[in-house]
Amino acid sequence: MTQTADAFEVEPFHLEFAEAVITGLSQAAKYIPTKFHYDARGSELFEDITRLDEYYPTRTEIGLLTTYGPEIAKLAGDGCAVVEFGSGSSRKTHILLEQMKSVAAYVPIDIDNGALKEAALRLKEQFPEIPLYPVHADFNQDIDLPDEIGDASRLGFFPGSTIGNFELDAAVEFLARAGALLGDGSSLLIGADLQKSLDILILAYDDAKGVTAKFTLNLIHRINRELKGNLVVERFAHKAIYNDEIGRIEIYIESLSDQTVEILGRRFSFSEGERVQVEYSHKYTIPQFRELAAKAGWQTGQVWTDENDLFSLHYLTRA
Ligand code: SAH
Ligand code: AVI
Repeated sequence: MTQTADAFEVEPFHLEFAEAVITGLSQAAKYIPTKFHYDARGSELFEDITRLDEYYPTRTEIGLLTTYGPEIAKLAGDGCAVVEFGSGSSRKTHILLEQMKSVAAYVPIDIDNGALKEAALRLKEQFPEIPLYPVHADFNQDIDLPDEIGDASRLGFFPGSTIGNFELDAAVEFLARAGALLGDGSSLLIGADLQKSLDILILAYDDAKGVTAKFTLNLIHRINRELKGNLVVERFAHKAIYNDEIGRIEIYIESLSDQTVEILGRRFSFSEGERVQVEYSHKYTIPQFRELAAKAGWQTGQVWTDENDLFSLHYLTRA
């Protein structure tokens, strides 16, 4: 049955979140899809995470983009349109665009409109000559690229290892859809986090200052703000574990007691220690990631890594 905003008594723009939370918390194994982390506060907290000592991916990938930027620019060629998936602050894009001689257009795609707008202001200031076409959309749904980019060749950009937030089948599906959107002859520059020792991984997702915990628990505040929830944030905790068999960090919101909460007038019970799954972050080996990309129809080519083998940046192409 299709639910309406009236049925949930929420603002229409909160309907998708309402449906997802009510569906996810009604399951035996409770979950909330990861994309709902990124409201204005969530995007701000993610930016704080990227500046933590423990969170190695951002600074490592920035290092790779800085060192290998000229090589990347040469592979991409002049005059391409850069299309970025989950662009957030576009901080890494500034580094990429600085290295490219001429860019036909930049198309940032993100689910958080506030982050898109702020990023656009900074980009316009630094690159006034690059036509900018922000797209506020869910990259898992059908997207139309702006007509204005015409037949410029396309370079997809998907940094951050956001691909790691997809389960394996969904990652292949996403990469195939991105390929269809970008078209034949396109390329995709994509960051993939690498498997590494457990202590580095756990600290990266459970930092000493508790910023990652705040990012996870922002979902509780978002439920209270947008869905008339009465959850007490102190009664829940951020829990990050590494699933060695699958090779991924798993993040949960854990209930600290037996409790019943109300969301949009509905009651949901949690037992002490019960977990709500809110994020996966898959870690790959280079061969594993190349196999995944190949399954989605991409030709694997150049791959760059740092000296400590923390992170990988892949240049994929499509005939
Ligand atoms: N590319 C940046 C940000 C990564 S954080 C970096 O590398 O640091 C993930 C970004 O993807 C956030 O900006 C978030 O708002 C966006 N995002 C998450 N799920 C999304 C979805 N389903 N559709 C579009 N954007 C999404
Ligand atoms: C956006 N994404 C790739 C981050 C990650 O590392 O999986 C999100 C994140 N969650 C907690 N810390 C960072």
